[in-house]
Amino acid sequence: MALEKEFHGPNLAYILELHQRYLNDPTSVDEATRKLFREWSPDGTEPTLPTSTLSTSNLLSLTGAVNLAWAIRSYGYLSAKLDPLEDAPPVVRDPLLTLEFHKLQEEDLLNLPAAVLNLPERQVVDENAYQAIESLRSIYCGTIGYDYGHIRIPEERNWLYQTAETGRFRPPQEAVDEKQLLERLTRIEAFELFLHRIYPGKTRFSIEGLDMLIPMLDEIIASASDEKIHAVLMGMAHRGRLNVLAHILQKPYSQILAEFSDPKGRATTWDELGWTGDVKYHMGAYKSLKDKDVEMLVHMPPNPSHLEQVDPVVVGMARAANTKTDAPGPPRYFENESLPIVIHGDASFVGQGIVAETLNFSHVAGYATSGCLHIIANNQLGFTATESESRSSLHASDLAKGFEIPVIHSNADDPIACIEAVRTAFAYRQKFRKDFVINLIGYRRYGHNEGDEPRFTQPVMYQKVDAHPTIRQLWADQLEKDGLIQQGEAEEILQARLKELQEANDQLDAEKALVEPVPQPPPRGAAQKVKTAITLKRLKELNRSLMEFPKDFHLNPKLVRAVERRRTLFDKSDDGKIDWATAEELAFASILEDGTPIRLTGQDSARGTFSQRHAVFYDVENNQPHIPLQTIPQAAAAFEVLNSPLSEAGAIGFEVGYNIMAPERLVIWEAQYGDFINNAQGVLDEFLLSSRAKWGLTPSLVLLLPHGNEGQGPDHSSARIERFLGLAAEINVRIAYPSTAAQYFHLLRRQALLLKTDPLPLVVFTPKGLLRHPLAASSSNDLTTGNWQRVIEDADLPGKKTDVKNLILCSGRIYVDLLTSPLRKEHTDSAIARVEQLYPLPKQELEELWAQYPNLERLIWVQEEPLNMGAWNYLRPRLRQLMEDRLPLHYVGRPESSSPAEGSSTLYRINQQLLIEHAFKLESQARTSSVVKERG
Ligand SMILES: Cc1ncc(C[n+]2csc(CCOP(=O)(O)OP(=O)(O)O)c2C)c(N)n1
Repeated sequence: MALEKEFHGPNLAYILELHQRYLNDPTSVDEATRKLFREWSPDGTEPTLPTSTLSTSNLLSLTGAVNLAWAIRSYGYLSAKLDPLEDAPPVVRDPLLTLEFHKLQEEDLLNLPAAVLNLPERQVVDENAYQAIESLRSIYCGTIGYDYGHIRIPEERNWLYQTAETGRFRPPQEAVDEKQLLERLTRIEAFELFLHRIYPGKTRFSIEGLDMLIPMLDEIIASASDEKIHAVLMGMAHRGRLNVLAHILQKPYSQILAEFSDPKGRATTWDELGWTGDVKYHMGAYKSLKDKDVEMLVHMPPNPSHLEQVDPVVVGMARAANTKTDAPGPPRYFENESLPIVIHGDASFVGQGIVAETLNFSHVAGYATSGCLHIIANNQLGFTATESESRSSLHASDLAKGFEIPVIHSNADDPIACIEAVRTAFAYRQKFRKDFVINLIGYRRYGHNEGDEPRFTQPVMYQKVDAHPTIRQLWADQLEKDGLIQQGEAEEILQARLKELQEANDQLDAEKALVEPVPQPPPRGAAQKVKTAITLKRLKELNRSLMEFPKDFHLNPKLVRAVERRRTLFDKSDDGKIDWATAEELAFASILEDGTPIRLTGQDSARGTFSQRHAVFYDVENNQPHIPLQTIPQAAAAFEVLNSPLSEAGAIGFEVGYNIMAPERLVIWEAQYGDFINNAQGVLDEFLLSSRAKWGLTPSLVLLLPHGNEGQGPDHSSARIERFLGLAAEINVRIAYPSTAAQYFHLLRRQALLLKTDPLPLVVFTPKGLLRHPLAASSSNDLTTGNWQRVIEDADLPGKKTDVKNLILCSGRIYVDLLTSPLRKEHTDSAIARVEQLYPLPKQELEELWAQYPNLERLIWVQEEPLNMGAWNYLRPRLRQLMEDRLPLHYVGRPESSSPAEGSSTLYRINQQLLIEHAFKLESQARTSSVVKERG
């Protein structure tokens, strides 16, 4: 029809629909629109007249107007006035936002009714399209930029646009208490001013330039309380952190001032407890609130300098808070328990990959948190780096668009815009249970820190900063202009706040005021006392329940035999039949029976990378999963197993957070291969291994790291034992390399039993090659008696103890190669013992071990890793010290190497064989294997 020929563009459908409505029932459109359509089609029929009588220009202006409105909604944020340091908005570079592009004159718009632009009902009703376009411009191109064009789901998109256009979260519709806001801004500024005055140049990472962050957090927390959310979990880096600690977490001024004064008499418990503490802008805090009978915890975990590392930790905490695990089956999820908020830097949000990893968790089963609120504290600089040096995207927040997260850019100098932004973000989160990003654009009053000179690198920007009034000043001026405060009143409030700080400082007894979360030591010998064996009856019953499948379950035919073998495992003699995965499942089942929930995550962990686990079976006919650990009747707590996204740092950070929030649950992360922990090194350093020394945290995360040089090349061979041992100190971790299924069983059970009394992270090097190896398999007796053995002596000596001159010590997989070597029988002068726990080093057991061999002449440490890797460099000084240099100590292993293993499997086999020979014969061939004799 004629209309279709004349119209094109995204809103043709809308115009046609409007017109059709008019044709069906002229009263269904407003009078102005009726008038317009009457002009087009005076007899009230469908406009099939020649276009000349239809007034083509009218039709074109109508389409142009509609398309212009659409362009403003989608791209208006590009010309919004978002930078407080600029007087004018950026020059509009996108022609779509101009009248010319749409072939429009002002006149055309004046002649069109506003209703054709499909505006939601608003307080101010526009009479014509010109006014409507102008009001759209004022909404979309003001001090707030709504960046929603990437949202694909119509319901959400409509809600977002409607919310923006109806102004439902800004005054006059929803009030802002202007005077209260002035009070708040004054407190925030006074805090920084005072510290700047008494500690000039001392690092505090002032919030100034982004002061609105605090009132925005106030708003979110108050709304969360109204919504009966029980925990607000906040993560942030250095910028503004002290101000947030003081004013959101109510850390007393006296404590902060004491930290600045850094008194001499502070706790020095390093020797006993491994306590170093940390700088003040890394420390965490929490506070409990009670409002209208709703209890709420506001918790900000500590944060390292490694920017954005805290992001997955915070969402992991939120996931744990939202999950109840006290009943068997899968964990139960409650979507309104907690609210995660993460405050990012503009350079780090886009620069640090862990941010993308964290955003990627937002809708993944087992990781989602019902929406995290993100605020980018955007001061337009990253240390000295400019925006163009920091990123390839236009806005710092653009990364979020790929995850379909709505974004609001807000000028940090406009309090109303900022408050509207957080209200929108929170309401969206509550309605759609999804993430939201606010890009809060401000500036930085000082250099990167307060001793840094920003004018070396940003002289022009800092001319503007120097001339720019603070937001407190701007807001006070506004209130004065509106007659809400008297002249001079704002200054009085400021002086009062400064006086308060001065008094706190005058009365300060720094040593007394300093509060340090020095961790308490665990009860002595707790780890040795736990009983990990379980009765045979229990073992059998658990096994039976685990092999109980639902009626009509269609098991994969390839698994039928294995399941049958498992089902009948204990029917006859089970000697040596319990393999690694069976021991693990039985350990898990017994832990659940004891009432400890388990969460196991990792890449492909449900089946197990090496097809060993099958924690989830899939019905071959309908793909329905069956998870035995969720169905056994003995369980008294929930079990969860998840295939994690392909992430290292983010995934481990998430589990660390989950573990911090729910320390009573056994939380396990498994690497696909041990070296896939490499990209998480920073998270391990900061949150797992040094977090007790710095922050008093007591994590107990378990890491299962497949390790073992098995000819698969440099990248699937090493979980980097040396790195973990290098970071082990002051009992901050347990590091084990078990060599039998039963040992693994006891180790897992011990970890679960120690969660409450002696929590420590546990790093387990899990030997791939032993998963199904008969020599690593155990009997039921091994599970029903005994305990975790830190050292295993040679129980099957080929000769007598008095014959033994060489004591071979090793750990993990190499033991099997040594034991199965033909040389073993020939060398009755050699005993082979296993150091199953590398850290804390079992000194007593080691001393007892060599004391058994009266004619011992040497100790030989054998490892398959290169000389500069594995446990050697860690053990060497410790073994020497333990032996008091009485005997020579030899090293047998691969020579020094920059790469962990050979790329060729043939070369691997040759080297491995030579290494075993050297272990028994102690000959050196430096090219393939190293034999190093230590002093003795
Ligand atoms: C991973 C990492 N790299 C470098 C640094 C050193 N550093 C500290 S803050 C900073 C700038 C960060 O800029 P931005 O994210 O915009 O935050 P801002 O300091 O401007 O608030 C740098 C480079 C760091 N702490 N962490």
